[in-house]
Amino acid sequence: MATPSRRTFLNALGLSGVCALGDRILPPMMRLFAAEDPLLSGRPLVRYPEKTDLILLTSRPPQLETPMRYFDRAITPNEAFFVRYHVSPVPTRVDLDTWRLKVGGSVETPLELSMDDLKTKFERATVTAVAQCSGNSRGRFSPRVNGGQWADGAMGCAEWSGVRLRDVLNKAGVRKEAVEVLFNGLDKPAFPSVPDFMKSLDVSRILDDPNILIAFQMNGESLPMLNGFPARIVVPGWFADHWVKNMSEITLLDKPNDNFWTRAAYRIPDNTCGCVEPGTSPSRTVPINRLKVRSFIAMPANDARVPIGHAVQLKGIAFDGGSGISEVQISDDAGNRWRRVALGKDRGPFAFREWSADWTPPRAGDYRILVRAFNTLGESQSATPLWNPAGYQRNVIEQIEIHVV
Ligand SMILES: Nc1nc2c(c(=O)[nH]1)N[C@H]1C(S)=C(S)[C@@H](COP(=O)(O)O)O[C@H]1N2
Ligand SMILES: [Mo]
Repeated sequence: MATPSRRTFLNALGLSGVCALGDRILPPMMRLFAAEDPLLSGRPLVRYPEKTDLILLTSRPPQLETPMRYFDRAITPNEAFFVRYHVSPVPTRVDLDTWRLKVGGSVETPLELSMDDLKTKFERATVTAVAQCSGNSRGRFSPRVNGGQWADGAMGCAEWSGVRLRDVLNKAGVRKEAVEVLFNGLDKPAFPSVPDFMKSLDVSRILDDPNILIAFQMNGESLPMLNGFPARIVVPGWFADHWVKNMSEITLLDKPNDNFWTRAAYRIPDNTCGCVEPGTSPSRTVPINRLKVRSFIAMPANDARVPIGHAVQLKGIAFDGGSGISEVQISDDAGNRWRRVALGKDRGPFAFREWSADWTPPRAGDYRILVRAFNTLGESQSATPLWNPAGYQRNVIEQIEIHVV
């Protein structure tokens, strides 16, 4: 049997009573993040229940980003994994004795599954996959765009375990009229004027893809409340807006979903680059979908000072939308010459791929180290940033500065 209400903020804060906090989940700890990055400096570090110190973007709803130093490895620890919610209040406790995942709409047999049902009636499935917010790095767009001014920490990679979404749909029996599957979580806006966060996927896409999960474990543990306890949708290779957290309802629709979060938000220009001339708007848009190739240098930190005459160990990660990373390269001369670096363990095409390199500075001075990755399709990052009005899917070649003294 599952442990009832093990994941609650109230327990974590040592308080009792369900409404003690209302929607004001104030983190107990705050200090400033020390960073040379102008986007991050001055932003506080906060510690929420079940999480370690993360960089605050907003507190209502909670939006927290992962410091770059965690991206020197393939698996992002649960406590350091970024958090993004759209509406406040967010769920702060779930009692597994009463929690049910409802499956309804255009199905033969509507279901109400307990956590025990999920764990015992379906085959287990596991996938290591990157969750990245479509707006990750939005704060770096120029001209600037509206929306959360994320630096680069709205991403993470975990080993997700649960059951296949298609097995659950097949158990309910998908009616032939059904075209889309709508996901809804326990978070509900405080005001009726704010649209509830819901996302949908095509039925055919789910039935074809054994990697799409209803996950109840992350890196071998229950999901942290803020990352979707007790269960979330995992769509490997796709931006995380589809990865609905704190799941409560799955509804099969006969007509395409037309809610705010699909019709108005999370859309990109309908062309091959997903971009437009900076400052202009696209004439046609489509829902955002696959992750683009990205790579980062996590170690040393940007603006690090290193002594002359020693090799510097560079480390970071690369990822794409599911083709897999085939090569990562660095340059210390503004991209004239590129050098191939060593890749770490392959954890599957949806995971972060670690990379590392030793770099020995030829002489004292200020250096810019660039990193770029290629996937198995030959796709890479762009030398100059691509622009779109919502600030989505940034994937420019990344760089850090190193001062050799
Ligand atoms: N229930 C619920 N699920 C949600 C959201 C939300 O606001 N509510 N936001 C989505 C978006 S846009 C992102 S980027 C991811 C963030 O996942 P994380 O908080 O576990 O990092 O959750 C997705 N799932
Ligand atoms: Mo997101």
